[in-house]
Amino acid sequence: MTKHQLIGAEVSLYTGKLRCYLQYKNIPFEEIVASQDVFKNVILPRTGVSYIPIFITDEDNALQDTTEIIDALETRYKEQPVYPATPKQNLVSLLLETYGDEWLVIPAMHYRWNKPENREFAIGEFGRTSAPQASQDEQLAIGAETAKPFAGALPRLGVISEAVPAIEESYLALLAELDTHFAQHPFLLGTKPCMGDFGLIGPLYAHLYRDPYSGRLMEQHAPNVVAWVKRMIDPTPLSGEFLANDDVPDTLLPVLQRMLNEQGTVLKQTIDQVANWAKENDSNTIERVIGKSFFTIEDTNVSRLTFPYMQWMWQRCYDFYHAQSDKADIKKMLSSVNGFEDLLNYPVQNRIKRVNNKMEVER
Ligand SMILES: N[C@@H](CCC(=O)N[C@@H](CS)C(=O)NCC(=O)O)C(=O)O
Repeated sequence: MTKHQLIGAEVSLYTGKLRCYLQYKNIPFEEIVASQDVFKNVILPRTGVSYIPIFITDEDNALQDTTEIIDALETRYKEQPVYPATPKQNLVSLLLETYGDEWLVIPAMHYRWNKPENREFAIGEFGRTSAPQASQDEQLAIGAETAKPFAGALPRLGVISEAVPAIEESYLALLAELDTHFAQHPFLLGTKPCMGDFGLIGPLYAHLYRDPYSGRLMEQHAPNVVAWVKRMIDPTPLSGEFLANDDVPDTLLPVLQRMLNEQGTVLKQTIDQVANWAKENDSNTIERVIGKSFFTIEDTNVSRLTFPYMQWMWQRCYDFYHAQSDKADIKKMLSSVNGFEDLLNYPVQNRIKRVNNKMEVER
């Protein structure tokens, strides 16, 4: 039997999420760099898409999408589940995974590509990943080329120059909120990481900690977040526990409020636009981008593209919430996060499902 393989890159946001999970769960794996050759010969033929990371199991199944990979592994490696067994904690964990995965890409991409020091570093890293055998000069040229679509993606996410002061203000405020939390708790919900921790570590490691300018910023503003990043990337495997009695620390409520204020409106627009798309199109396979959404960040109005995938992530929170027969404790917890319950009650009309690593709309 061969070992599991994680194919990804040190510089990649979602690879960091999965690597931290595998290390915490003590799942043996070998990491393979997603070079151009590996993309051509393995990633694309095995998954039909060109995302990283992918995970090839010891039984030679190729899986794509960190959430699906983790879910598949959780059914096999049952010790120390990363999904809390209690309702409030599991909901908060799912919400913060969705926030980290799908929203904190905004500050991650802003700082990586708009700060010259980070940009230069990232281009070198892209080159090193794409062509590990090439000379340094060749790597820089290849890196500049492969980085183009990533750097060019900023406006798609809402990272435009008018929004930059607000993006930075919001990120620094988030760091302050998380710093207060991690001063009191090693992880989001106790002494072990949950899905929410893995969602947050994606952007908060590869881009916002490891990129040099961002790393210094985090050290200056949020030493307790830095300490959490270090615990996440170098965990004591299978250790710790979630807080007793389904307790969710109050220090996480400002983070949920921030998520709601910024991402909440985009989630609603995504749900509406997916439903409209389903009415107007016969095909079930939905594109990666379907329209435009608007949001407000620190009083600045911004537009971005609409990604149906965000609804797929949201459905996990939505489904879990609606599956609870007794919502009293959740409602009590969310009562101080103005409007969150309203978001959770916003009906998902046409569900998104993932089929062979592509998204389909259900009718
Ligand atoms: N939701 C996916 C996202 C994967 C993803 O977007 N990975 C980035 C690299 S960190 C990528 O491959 N991007 C290529 C692209 O956007 O075309 C996951 O969790 O695995």
